[in-house]
Amino acid sequence: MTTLLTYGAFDLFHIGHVKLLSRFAEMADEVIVGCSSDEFNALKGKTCIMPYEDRANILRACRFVSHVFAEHNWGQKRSDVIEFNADMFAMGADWEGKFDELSDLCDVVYLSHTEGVSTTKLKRRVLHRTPGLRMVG
Ligand code: C2G
Repeated sequence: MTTLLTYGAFDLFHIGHVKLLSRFAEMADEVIVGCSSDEFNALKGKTCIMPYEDRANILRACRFVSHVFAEHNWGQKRSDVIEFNADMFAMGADWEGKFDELSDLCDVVYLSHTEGVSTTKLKRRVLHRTPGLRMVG
């Protein structure tokens, strides 16, 4: 039984998230996701449209995901890898190299980013098609 650990906000759950999680599920028997809390997203300078509980429950409904827990800070990854006995830590390539310090504990991999889609692009598309609205956060 191999376990892969990943993290993210997963706001406005979209095809880029689905494709990434699907590839993760091909690499490991279990995909465990640390879903960023609303407070941690604020620390990242992100304002999510969906609150944590909704983002976490949408991830739980995804057939590629085995377990979801809250990500509260940058520093919890090392203890999470140990707690979940993760064989792999994986992220999209926009994080390439950022978590290599975990490589003494498990394999660290970065998969190509799904181009052309992002939460920010989706927000902009909604605004563009809804005259009178404006972008905040
Ligand atoms: N992602 C992707 N393709 C996209 C958009 C996102 O592969 N078009 C990947 C990202 O690389 C990341 C995951 O999907 O691995 C989640 O992306 P976000 O929700 O934007 O997560 P982020 O805010 O980057 O938080 O401690 C790590 C952070 O919590 C990551």
